[in-house]
Amino acid sequence: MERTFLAIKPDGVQRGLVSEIIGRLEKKGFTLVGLKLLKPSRELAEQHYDVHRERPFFAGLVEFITSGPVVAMVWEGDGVIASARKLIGATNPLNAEPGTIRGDLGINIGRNIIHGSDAPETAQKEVALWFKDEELVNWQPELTRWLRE
Ligand code: D4T
Repeated sequence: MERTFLAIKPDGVQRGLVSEIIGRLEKKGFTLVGLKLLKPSRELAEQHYDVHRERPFFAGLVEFITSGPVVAMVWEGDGVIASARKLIGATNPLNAEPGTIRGDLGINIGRNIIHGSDAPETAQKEVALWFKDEELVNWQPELTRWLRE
C-alpha cells in the first residue's frame, strides 16, 4: 500500500491548525500509520531539504523548520502521494486553489503550513528519514469496505 510523508510545519502547529489538517486527511479516507511531535534537529532539517541546499532560501528554511514543533506523519492509501499534494495545494499559498490547505489557510510561501512528499522515491526516502520502522503501525481501519469497492 502506498505511503507518503507529511509534516505540519511550525507555523501550522503554532496557529493551532493540527486538528484541522489531520481532519481533512482523515475525512478524505486516508489512514494515519505514523505520528509524532518533534523539534527537528538541524541535521534532520538539512537532510530533509538537501535538494534545496544551494537555493537562497535554504538557510531561512532550515532555521524555520528547526524553530518549533513539527507534526511528522505517515499516511497510507491508494494514490496518497499525489492526492495529498492536491489537498495541500501550490507551494505559494497565494497561488493555491481555495479548498486546499494552503489555499484556505495561508498567505506566504515561507509560512506554507505543511510539507508533503512529491513523488514515490521522495516519499520512501522521507518516511525512512523521519521514522524508524517500529514507529509505524500496520493496521486496517474497520471502515475500509465503506471506502473502497
Ligand atoms: P514542501 O517541500 O515544503 O512540501 O514544499 P513544496 O514541495 O510545495 O515546495 P518546494 O519543495 O519547492 O519548497 C520547499 C519549501 O521551501 C519554501 N520556499 C520555497 C521558500 O521559502 N521560498 C521559495 O522561494 C521557495 C520556492 C517553501 C517550501
